[in-house]
Amino acid sequence: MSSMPVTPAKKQPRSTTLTVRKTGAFKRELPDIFVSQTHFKRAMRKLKDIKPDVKIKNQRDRQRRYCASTLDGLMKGLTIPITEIMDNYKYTFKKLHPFEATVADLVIKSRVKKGLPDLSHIMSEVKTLRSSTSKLAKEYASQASKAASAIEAKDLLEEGTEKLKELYNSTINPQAICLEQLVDLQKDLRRIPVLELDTLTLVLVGTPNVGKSSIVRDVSSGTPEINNYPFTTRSVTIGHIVNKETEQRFQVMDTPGLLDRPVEDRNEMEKLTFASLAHLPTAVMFVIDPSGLAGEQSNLQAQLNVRKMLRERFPRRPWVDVVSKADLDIPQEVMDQMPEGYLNVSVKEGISMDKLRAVIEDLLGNKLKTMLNSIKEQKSNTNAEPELDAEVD
Ligand SMILES: Nc1nc2c(ncn2[C@@H]2O[C@H](COP(=O)(O)OP(=O)(O)OP(=O)(O)O)[C@@H](O)[C@H]2O)c(=O)[nH]1
Ligand SMILES: [Mg+2]
Repeated sequence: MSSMPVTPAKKQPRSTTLTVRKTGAFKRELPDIFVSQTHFKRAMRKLKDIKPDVKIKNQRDRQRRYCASTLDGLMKGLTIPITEIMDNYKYTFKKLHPFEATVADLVIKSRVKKGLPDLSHIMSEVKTLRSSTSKLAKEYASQASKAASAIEAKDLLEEGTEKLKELYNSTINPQAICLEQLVDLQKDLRRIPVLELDTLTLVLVGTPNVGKSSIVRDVSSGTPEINNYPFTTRSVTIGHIVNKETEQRFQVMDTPGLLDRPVEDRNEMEKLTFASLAHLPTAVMFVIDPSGLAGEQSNLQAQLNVRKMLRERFPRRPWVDVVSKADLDIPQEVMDQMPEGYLNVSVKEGISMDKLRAVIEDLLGNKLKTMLNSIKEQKSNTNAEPELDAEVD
């Protein structure tokens, strides 16, 4: 399982970013997995249809056949679901959208940080459990098929069943814990929020506390969804905007604040923000709070540094600079440092919010669409893979 890529190989075409698709592979695709003792009980339940073959008149032969078939049935009941789990994981991870692959990677890495085993380790344990099961069941089935008497065959069936049961009891066989671990990891993977990949998305970015979430709530139609990713206690708000004339739906994605710090210090949430910019069809709204009230992490220089870094990183993105909290008095020399062409808004007092909506409409409905179409065209002309912007780290 070590070959299973959590992050897709570099060569994987990124054209997937432009296809109509929803994320949520983990909710849709992953198999049902049961903790080890339940896994065993389920396999036992499947044995009820195996009956002694009345056509075999010799009692010893009949019992030999019955006991061997039962052990073989138990082996299949235990190992086939494991094979399905392994295949399913391999397949699901192989065809993940790059955004979801990054999110999965973040989920798994944050679990490893907490001391939990990573997926490849769990999968290799699961594989070993499967081989131990086959080996043990085959040994007993083979002995039972050659038993000296009907009683001996029955004893071998009982002993073999007991031994297999012990194999799936994690207090006796610590290795069986891998199924419990996989159930636990899968719970986290299934908690990954479902995002619409095909929907043009406005991503609000900025340092902490500058007013991003307030803007998302204000410009969204209906109630924005609150999404929780399994690697953070903070939530991410996803809103939607519907153009009344064209009925086109746009997505508005809130992100937790980015900090002015080097790539290697970025936390999972910051990486998530970069992944959404890199892999989803996004336009950027960079939010700046010049008031000095957003806290030290959001001092003006830090905000401008983060903006510069993002602008360089995603040079072709349709982009708007929004200066928030226009209801507060800001000295002119501070306003002079704002990026050219900014829009000054206040959610609190509703200043320029209609203008902001029009800007969003233009960014998503015109500029982003044009950018994506030119990428598509570039692809059909040259057969080259469409590039959005830089890879995530
Ligand atoms: N005066 C004023 N305060 C605002 C305005 N918009 C937001 N705030 C306040 O600014 C603070 C931060 O707002 P949020 O919308 O949570 O900011 P954020 O950028 O989402 O913060 P993080 O998610 O922590 O990065 C809150 O106390 C808001 O009430 C505004 O237009 N005017
Ligand atoms: Mg917020």
